[in-house]
Amino acid sequence: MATETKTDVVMELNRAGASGGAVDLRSDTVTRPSAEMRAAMASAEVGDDVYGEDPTVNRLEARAAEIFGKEAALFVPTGCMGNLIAIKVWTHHGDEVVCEERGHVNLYELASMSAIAGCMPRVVRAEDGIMSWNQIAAVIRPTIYYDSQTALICLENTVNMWGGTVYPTAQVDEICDGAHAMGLKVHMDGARIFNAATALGENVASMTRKVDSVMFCLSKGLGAPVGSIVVGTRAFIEKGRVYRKMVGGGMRQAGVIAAAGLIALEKSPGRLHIDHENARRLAEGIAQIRGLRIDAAKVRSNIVIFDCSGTGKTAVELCEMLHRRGVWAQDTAPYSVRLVTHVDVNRAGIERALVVLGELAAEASGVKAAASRRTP
Ligand code: TLP
Repeated sequence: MATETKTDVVMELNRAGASGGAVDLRSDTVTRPSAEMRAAMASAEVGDDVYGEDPTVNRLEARAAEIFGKEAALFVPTGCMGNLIAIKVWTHHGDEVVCEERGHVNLYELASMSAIAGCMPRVVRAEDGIMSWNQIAAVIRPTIYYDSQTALICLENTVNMWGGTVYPTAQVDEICDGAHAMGLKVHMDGARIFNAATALGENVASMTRKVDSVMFCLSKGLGAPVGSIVVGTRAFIEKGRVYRKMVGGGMRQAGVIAAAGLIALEKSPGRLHIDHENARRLAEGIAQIRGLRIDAAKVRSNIVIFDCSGTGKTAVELCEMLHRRGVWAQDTAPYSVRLVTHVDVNRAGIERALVVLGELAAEASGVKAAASRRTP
């Protein structure tokens, strides 16, 4: 392109990034900031956010609150910190937090709800990770002085480790009504809430209108380099601001990253359907590959989790084989592999991943068949 500048070229190279042309489907956290984000970061107006003086952070928080129809918002460096802050605000030491067994707050946040907030997870095992009010009600502790007390219900939407499944909004509403009637709060780990909104064809404000607090990530499907946001009432956010500082999240001139977050928030939700179509294509392709197992009809957002036990390879082994062939995937259980679609992998990348998966599965299954023929 004649008008292309040296900076554009450098930006494009940065975008290709460390994966060096590999199809990196390990997570939607791996995306690089777009040229527009980088330009906005370079020219961001900043101030000291610990004094509440960073105009870009303030704009991002105000816009997030507006989009969710909540009173206020708090910019945090990570999703884990956002969830921890919400749990800390809504609970006291010794309380229980109801969550799904494979929930991120239960498995992947270093037990911070226990180590820092002093709470105990009370897990529910739910099909597809979607808890019903009846399942939740069954584990709520009676108000007897010698029992630990339930304080909070944490819903994840989409549900990462169940393959990006989505809560029907009516079910979220029912859970909130039930919880509120018992004096309990509901927090939503909405790391991928915009993916859920895309899948449902609804907006995040109506999906979360009864939820007391929501954490969502700018740095996943929305493609920002850093950052998450917690939204809720003004009183909740003011308490959250104190805990953010306590756990080391006071970020000073954070407008530099908030500038990219603003672009992610405004522009990215509108393109998530592409990631979902790519995920559906991946799932349908995988369903055709001998040795791999997936219910493609269940894939509604950008996460594809399949079973590889039929190949005779463990998920770790299969991911290593894939990696050597330029397709990066994530093992999530001994025979489960996760692929996450995102802005930096296009349809050609998806097709390439399917070709490589097909070849490797055939190779692995061939080896397995030969080995079983040798067995007396
Ligand atoms: N998820 C990561 C890993 O930690 C598993 C990923 O690659 O999917 N809630 C949910 C539902 C998440 O999926 C994640 C990150 C978080 C919270 C935490 O966000 P960060 O990484 O920003 O702390």
